[in-house]
Amino acid sequence: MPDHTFTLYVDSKFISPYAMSAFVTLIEKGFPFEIQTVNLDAQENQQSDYSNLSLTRRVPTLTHGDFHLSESSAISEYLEELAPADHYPQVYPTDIQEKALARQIQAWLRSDFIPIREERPTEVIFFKPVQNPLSELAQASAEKLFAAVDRLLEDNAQNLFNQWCIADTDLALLLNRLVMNGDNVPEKLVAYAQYQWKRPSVQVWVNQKRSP
Ligand SMILES: N[C@@H](CCC(=O)N[C@@H](CS)C(=O)NCC(=O)O)C(=O)O
Repeated sequence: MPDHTFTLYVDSKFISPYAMSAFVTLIEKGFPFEIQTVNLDAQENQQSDYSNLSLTRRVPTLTHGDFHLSESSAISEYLEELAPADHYPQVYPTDIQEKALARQIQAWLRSDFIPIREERPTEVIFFKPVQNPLSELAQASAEKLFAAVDRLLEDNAQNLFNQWCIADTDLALLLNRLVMNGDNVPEKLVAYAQYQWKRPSVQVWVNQKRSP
């Protein structure tokens, strides 16, 4: 077990997909950690208490002793490398190329698909769906996503690789912005997103008490 305790700073609504990703990693690794919530609506992330420890002034931020780290995928990679693979569950594939592919997916999801993220914010998952149809731009973004996931996923595969990895959780979150909103999503992708959503570590996040 790594020395020192971990604290994860997450949004007080528990709807940040990035905070969720770091949270799921900590649960999967089995590291005990404390949660501190940051009220983004009240801009607590801009106040000195938080900005002194978070370089990006965004959630999530992890503290480990006097070490502070922001950016969700950097947090997952740090946690992965802290603990020996033969003693702790892994959140990335062990094969070097599969691991690179998982990181590719994580980076892509964080830098693209902006129309989907804007028109289907995570409130549609954690609070309630919206009625407005997807714009042409968001539809095109969704088609690009569907084609990529279809290519990545073997038929009937439950995970991207042989075993679950954190990129599965990130990808399922993006798909679920559409699936849980009732938008049209190919059946194979719906099955994948729904399977991933049942993962116990994901459900711990889903079941956090949240008020709108
Ligand atoms: N690339 C970052 C994105 C983090 C991010 O954008 N967090 C949002 C919440 S979903 C945030 O803290 N927003 C507050 C702000 O920008 O003021 C990561 O992966 O951690």
